[in-house]
Amino acid sequence: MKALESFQERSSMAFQSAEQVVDHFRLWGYLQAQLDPLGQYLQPLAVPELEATGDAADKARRLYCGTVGVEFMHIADPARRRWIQEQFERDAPEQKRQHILDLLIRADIFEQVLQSRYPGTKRFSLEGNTALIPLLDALLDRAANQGMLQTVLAMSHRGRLNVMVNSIGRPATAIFSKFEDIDPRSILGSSDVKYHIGATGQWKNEDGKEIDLHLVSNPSHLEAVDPVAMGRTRAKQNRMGEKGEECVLPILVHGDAAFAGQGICAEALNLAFLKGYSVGGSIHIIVNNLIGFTAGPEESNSSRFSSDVAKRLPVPIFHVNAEDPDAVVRVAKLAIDYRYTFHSDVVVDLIGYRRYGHSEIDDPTITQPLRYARIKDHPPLYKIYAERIGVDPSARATEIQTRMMEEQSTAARMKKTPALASLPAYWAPYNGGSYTPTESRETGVSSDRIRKISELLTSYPGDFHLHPKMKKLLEQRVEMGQGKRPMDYAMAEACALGSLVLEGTPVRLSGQDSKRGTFNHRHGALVDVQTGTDFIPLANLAPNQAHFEIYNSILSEAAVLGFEYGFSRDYPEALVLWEAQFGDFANGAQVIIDQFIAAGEDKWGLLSGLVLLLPHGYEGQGPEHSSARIERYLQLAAHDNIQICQPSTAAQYFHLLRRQALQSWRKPLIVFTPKSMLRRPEAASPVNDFAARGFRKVLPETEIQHAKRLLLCTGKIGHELRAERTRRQDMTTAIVLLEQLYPWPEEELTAALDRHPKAHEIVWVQEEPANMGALSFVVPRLRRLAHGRQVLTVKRSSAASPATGSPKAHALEQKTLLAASFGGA
Ligand SMILES: Cc1ncc(C[n+]2csc(CCOP(=O)(O)OP(=O)(O)O)c2C)c(N)n1
Repeated sequence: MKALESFQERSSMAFQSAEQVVDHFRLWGYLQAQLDPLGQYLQPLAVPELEATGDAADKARRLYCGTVGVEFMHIADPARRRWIQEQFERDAPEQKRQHILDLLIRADIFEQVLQSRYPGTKRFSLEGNTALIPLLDALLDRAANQGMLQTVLAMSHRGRLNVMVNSIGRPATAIFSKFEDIDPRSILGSSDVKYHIGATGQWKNEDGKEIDLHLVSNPSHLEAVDPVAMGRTRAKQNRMGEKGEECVLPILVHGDAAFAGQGICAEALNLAFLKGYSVGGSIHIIVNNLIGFTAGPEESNSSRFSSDVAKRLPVPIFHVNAEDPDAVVRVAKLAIDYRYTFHSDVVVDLIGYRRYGHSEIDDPTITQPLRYARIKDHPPLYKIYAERIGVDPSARATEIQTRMMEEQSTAARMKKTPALASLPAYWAPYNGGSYTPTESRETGVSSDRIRKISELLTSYPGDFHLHPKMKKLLEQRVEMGQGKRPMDYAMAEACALGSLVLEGTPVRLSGQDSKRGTFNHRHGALVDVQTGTDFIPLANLAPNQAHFEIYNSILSEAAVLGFEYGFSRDYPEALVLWEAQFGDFANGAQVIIDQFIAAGEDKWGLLSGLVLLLPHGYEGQGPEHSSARIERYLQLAAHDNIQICQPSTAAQYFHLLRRQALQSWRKPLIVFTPKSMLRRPEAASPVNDFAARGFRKVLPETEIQHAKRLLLCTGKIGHELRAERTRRQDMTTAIVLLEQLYPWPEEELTAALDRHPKAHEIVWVQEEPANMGALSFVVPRLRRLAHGRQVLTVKRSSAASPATGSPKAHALEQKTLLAASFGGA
């Protein structure tokens, strides 16, 4: 029976039309392409559909099973498939071979000089994949002719130094000087390793077209930089207006194991075609050496190609054998043309090998003895290519080597390491470093102005069909603006953002369900109940207002936060906010928080004014809907690198947001935002409070004069303590709220404590367990300010999980906490 089926299969294939035969190759040809230069992995697969013989099959085999394999038949749009087909089925164009050879020589010799001068030092050689240099060159050349003016380039360790010199155009002396490690005292405790720092440069093609190149600073955490580069690109594009997508191109360079393994790649790819995040197409290059550290492809990836994760998108994937530089350059041009024709991502999988171990101090013959036995005798690519094109490369190789050696000697004599990157001019008005009181800004807005802004915020087109519930809400918001009812958080936020855009500060806000708001509170976009269309009041306040954008993000934390951080890096004059659905989920983006937001200034001298809105508070909603992990941000805080605040009223939130936009001190701002408090009358503010001078880092006790006990806390618990005090008719307990935890407001807190000299007990109260919350950060600092007064703490018992899953248990715990705060059991 089996034999019969396979006979039928084969005989039916024999009667295929020529077009059907070619179609099979279009669909499956990449599986038989000659892609692995060492011919060890990626052996051509047996594919029954490709067994056909005859002229059509031979020709199709030549086109689709050579040193380039293309995957494109998963793209639904027939126009795109046809485009690829037409381009691919043309004769291969002539390439500028002498130029390609020159780039290959430079790439290989650069590595060889490093190897000879700094043996045993990590450099993450590109050898085995030096075709990356002509690939980048061809991408830039082609894109320059399409109108590209700037490239944002992201890549990890592999070949990064080579790219800095041979693509970005940094002098080799600058790189050599990093190996010399000339001036360690100037950077004690800060800075970063040489293969992570950013670089800027210019690139010029033969027609004199110039491109600004920016290689993004990058942490060790592989692929984390991808969304950051995309966000940076989007910001640069926005700055340029309509032609932005044409003028700024992102090139994201990946490792094969990392691309397959790191989830952030899948997240970032998912941003490609979305309105709030699209950059008109990224060029992805996988520098595929078929190994990840010591792991082979069969251990790193469940499928044949590490690029398969990109097949989730309707984008072409070109696999190309890195030892055919002509084909590599051809693919580069196709990739650019496709990107510019369809505003789409493109993937180029550059398949080579890795000449040394993971780093040069690693011996790969221990784990991959067979592969490295082949590599040992395999000549460098420039020699293979020179022979293929019939040129003797030795004179040029010697010339480049001599020049590199001279540059190395110059570097060895240098006293100061040259900077590799420079900041764009739009960063000039902003500063980082330590906080100084001169940074403080008045953020108040008069009641008249608030009323006017509120009217604008609650207006919508006459023919708009509003949801009845929204109609009521807007009526209430009008009354808030008129001072007839207190302003709640949501309206305070809208007024802050509205006042800013009217004053000329662009605002961008994104997060999961942020348009409506997780807690059904923001309503940043009104929806017409008859047409389903959006109307965004904040984007329609006045004709000359600054840009306002609000987006529901994809259900990702890492990629979206990375993107927004990147955006903030290239739009310092904008207020950029990212909101977590619940603060707990921000740990899905921990890499972005740790490696970029907290440490970016220390490692790379790079600033960001990004705002993180993290809903926080213990309300009986369970272990993962309670804590935004205040303790983690406090642990990351040093040298005034970030600001950590928990505003307890609507007006405080209003001033905090305005402060962030108006101060020239650009530091990430972590805001613990409310959930239940969004609707608590105690947390709402009278309109007069919006006219106050600014954000208050500490809210002192004003009602109790002769306190015997002082409770210090932050956030929602402050309101609960006040309510409990009223219930108990307690007249001797002062309650002070810490609204800013970092930078630590020592002066303001000292003043608040000094108001109550008879309060012999100072009690830190928090909802979180003892091992969480701000306790271990606050208490030692508080002891310093207490001048001998007793410092006590009230908190939940230490726990492995932040909160109970039982609402009733929560209520009991909360009751005990409040009682303990007032000295009861
Ligand atoms: C998130 C993360 N996990 C682990 C590592 C450690 N690490 C550094 S390089 C590397 C292998 C990377 O392999 P691949 O992506 O194929 O790039 P290659 O080094 O081969 O160019 C690993 C596991 C890391 N840097 N980042």
